[in-house]
Amino acid sequence: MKTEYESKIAAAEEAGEASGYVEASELDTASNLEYDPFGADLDCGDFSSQSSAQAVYEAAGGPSQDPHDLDRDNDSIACDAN
Ligand SMILES: [Ca+2]
Ligand SMILES: [Ca+2]
Repeated sequence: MKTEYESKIAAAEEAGEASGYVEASELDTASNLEYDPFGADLDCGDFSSQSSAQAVYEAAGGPSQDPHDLDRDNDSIACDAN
């Protein structure tokens, strides 16, 4: 027999699962990057394309910061002709 209390717990669990799912999809959107910009050091050769490198370069703070040294000639374009 399901008590009212148990029904509320079940509803809360469902709500928790729903918000967890929303969080996960937000993360997917936010991590639309080939690599973590604040993770281990990256080099241009790690990326599958210049635009992928550019996205991580900007996410990491480029052009004011370039922790991965992806823009060695400092023209704000990552991995162009370094
Ligand atoms: Ca590097
Ligand atoms: Ca450059």
